Amino acid sequence: MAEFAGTPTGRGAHVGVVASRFNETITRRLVDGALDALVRHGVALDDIDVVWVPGAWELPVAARRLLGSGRYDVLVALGAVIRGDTPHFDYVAGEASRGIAQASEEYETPIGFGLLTCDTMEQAEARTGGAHGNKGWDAALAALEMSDLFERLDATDAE
Ligand code: INI
Repeated sequence: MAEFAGTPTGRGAHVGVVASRFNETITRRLVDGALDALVRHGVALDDIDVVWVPGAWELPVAARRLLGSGRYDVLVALGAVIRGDTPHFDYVAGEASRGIAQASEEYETPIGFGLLTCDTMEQAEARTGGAHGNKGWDAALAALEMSDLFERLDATDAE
């Protein structure tokens, strides 16, 4: 039996953080959390690019553009879709989630998923430095762990 798991070690990793400006007070906190996690786990600031897009809808196409450049080992996608009173929520949240997953699968590259989908601003605040931690931090950590896991699997394939 063989067992594989990654640990979030970021040394040498080139990371793209793609973040949406919509609900910017929330998404800036997600970006801060992600950067904190990346740097604390060994990613050099010079190896991180933060790319801003207008809204969550634009996250997938930006992620594809970044992965297509071949410059990044992992991405972290950050945004906040807050329900309010409009059915727009379901379209934006659904398509953004689906598109981020598809980009990650197509490029076989980890994308930490830090897209908040909340009913209220209070719920979003609780997930960006409040009672529920910071989902930007969590997404960055998951991306680094997956990157390390893939490196370990690559090393096994090469044996
Ligand atoms: N974009 C978000 O990131 N969050 C939202 O809550 C949101 N709502 O509610 O509309 C939102 N809409 C904008 C969308 O992402 C696009 O930027 C826009 O439609 C232009 O393409």
